This record gives sequence, structure tokens and C-alpha cells, in this order.
Amino acid sequence: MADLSQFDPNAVGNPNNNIFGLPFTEEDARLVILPVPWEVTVSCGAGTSRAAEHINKSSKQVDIFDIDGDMGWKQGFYMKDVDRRILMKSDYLRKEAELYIDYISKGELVEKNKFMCKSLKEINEGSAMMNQWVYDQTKALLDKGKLVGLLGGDHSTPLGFMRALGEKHGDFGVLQIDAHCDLRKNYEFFTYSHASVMYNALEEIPALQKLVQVGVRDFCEEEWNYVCNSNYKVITYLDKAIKERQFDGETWKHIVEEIVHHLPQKVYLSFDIDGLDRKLCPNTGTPVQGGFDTEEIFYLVKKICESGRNLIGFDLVEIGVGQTDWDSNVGARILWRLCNMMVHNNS
Ligand SMILES: [Mn+2]
Repeated sequence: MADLSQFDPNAVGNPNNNIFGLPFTEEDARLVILPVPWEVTVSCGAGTSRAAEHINKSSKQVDIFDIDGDMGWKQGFYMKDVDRRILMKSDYLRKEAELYIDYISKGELVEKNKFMCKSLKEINEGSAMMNQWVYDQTKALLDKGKLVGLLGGDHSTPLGFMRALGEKHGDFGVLQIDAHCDLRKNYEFFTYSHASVMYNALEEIPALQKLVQVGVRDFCEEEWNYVCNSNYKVITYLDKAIKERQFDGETWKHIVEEIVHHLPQKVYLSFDIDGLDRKLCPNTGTPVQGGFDTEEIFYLVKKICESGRNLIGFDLVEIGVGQTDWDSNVGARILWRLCNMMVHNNS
């Protein structure tokens, strides 16, 4: 265990320490955060591949007293260094993807252009490589008995992590906070698009038994048909439906109880920041109006924990980088709360 006798939790975070200014190493931390600096297939605003570095900086300002968390941080949180090779690969493939997306958005056919065919192949192979890397990294941490959180990057990043969790834990469910369904098959012909992550997870991970989506407000007919034909394997709480129930006088507490009821014993939280109101994530890749405040989501996660369910892992993805540090300020504080809830739930 780390020696905390010289550590003052009331002082400003030491910039030379790890995330949140905490003095832990990977070895003595109970929870390890894996940053995945990847944003090859993003649709609009770019920047999320740099989010982890910005969040690390902002995290030094987070007050580490958590009234709900039972001082979970004392068990140790640690964020691994950003892998420069993954970041460089993402930057390189992102440039190719921008040319490619520009080409197909003009209605041009990919198969008529050899250069675009080559780009598409490279992007799909690169994405498969990233998935394998995330699987290897998270599996190694899980094998050491660590709790693991993943910090994106775009929403394509956690697929390998969910696969590793399925192998370790067996049957589990996913709670997805998101403005989108992410159930598209081959979005823009990208096999591992951010817009396809839950489709791929459901198709490739047999242990994934249930997907509960909350906050969805931008989706296509193909995705809606997938939900409707899933035989309740996918349950989608549209932002519109939640808000209308609340306008009719139903409480968030009641709706949360219903959402929790759909989840199996083991729960993975996939937290796309665009599930929140855009005021909290102005530079996220694919913003949509509507959405939640942070405490509404923390309340939901808290109720999952109180129900006796086991939080087996989480991701926090699609946090953007802007002119100010607002996106990473919010992101760091959400990460803090999630880490605490995760450790508390697994104590
Ligand atoms: Mn998403």
C-alpha cells in the first residue's frame, strides 16, 4: 500500500502526482484508468483523443472529499500514461478518415476509387488493432485483480474492454448513457465506428445479455428496428419518453427504479458524455440538444449499487477539448465520482 502519512487530502493536487493529485502507483492502486486516445471515425468535432491529457490536468483541481464514496480513493486510483503509439496511429488514420468521409459525403462510390478502398481497409484494420490492444491491456489489469475504468477517446474504444469483462465475469448487462443508440451496422462502412459500438458488442460478446440505453434522442430507423426486434435484449429509454413521463408527474426516482429493474446482477456502465446536456460537454464529437444533468445520472448509478448489483467496470467517452478547460473540468469530476462509486461498490 502507498504511504499516505505525508499526503494532505485538503491541499491542492500535486501536479507531479498521478490523476487527482493522488500518490499511488499502478501496483498499489485498487482501480486503474486506461486512457484510449482514439478518434478515427468521429463524425463532427474532433479532439476527444486528447481528452485524457486534459482531464489529467483538470483532475488536480478536483476536491477529493467524496461524501458518498467512503473515501474510496484511499484504496488507490491510478491512470496509466497515454500510449503515444495509439495516439499517433489515431492521428494518422483520422486524416485518412477525413478525406474518406468528405469523399463519400458527396455521394461518391467507394469501390470506384482505389485510394478510398485502401483508406477504408487501413482504417478498419487499425480499428481492429486498437480493439485488440484495449482487450490485452484491460485483460492484464483484470487478471491482476484491478478494478478498471476506460477513458476515451470516442465511443468505439470500449469494445475490447467489454470483451475482457465478459470473459472474466460471464453474463453481464450494459447501462449506456448516450444521446445515440450506437447500433448502426458498418456506419460509413467503418466496421468499428463509434456509431456501431453497441451493435458490435451485442454481436461479438456472447456474455452481453442485456443493453439498457438511457437518454437516446438521435437515432435512425435501422437502429430503432434493431431495438424493436431484439426481443427485449435492448431496452431504450428515449430522452423524449423520460421527459414526457416527468412532465406528466412521474418522478425520476420511479423511472430509475424501472431502469435498474431491467439490469442483470453484473452491470457495466458505458457513459457517453453526449448523454448529458450540451452545457456540460460543449466540445463533444456529436452533440444533441436535450439530455441530463450529472446528478440525475449519479443518482441512477447509486441506485444500481444500492440494489445489490455489481458494477464490473465503466467507460467515460467522447469528452471533447475546447478553447477553455470546461469540458475536461466536468469530465474530471465525473471520472472522480465514477471511480469512487466503483470502488465503494466492490468493497
Ligand atoms: Mn455513443
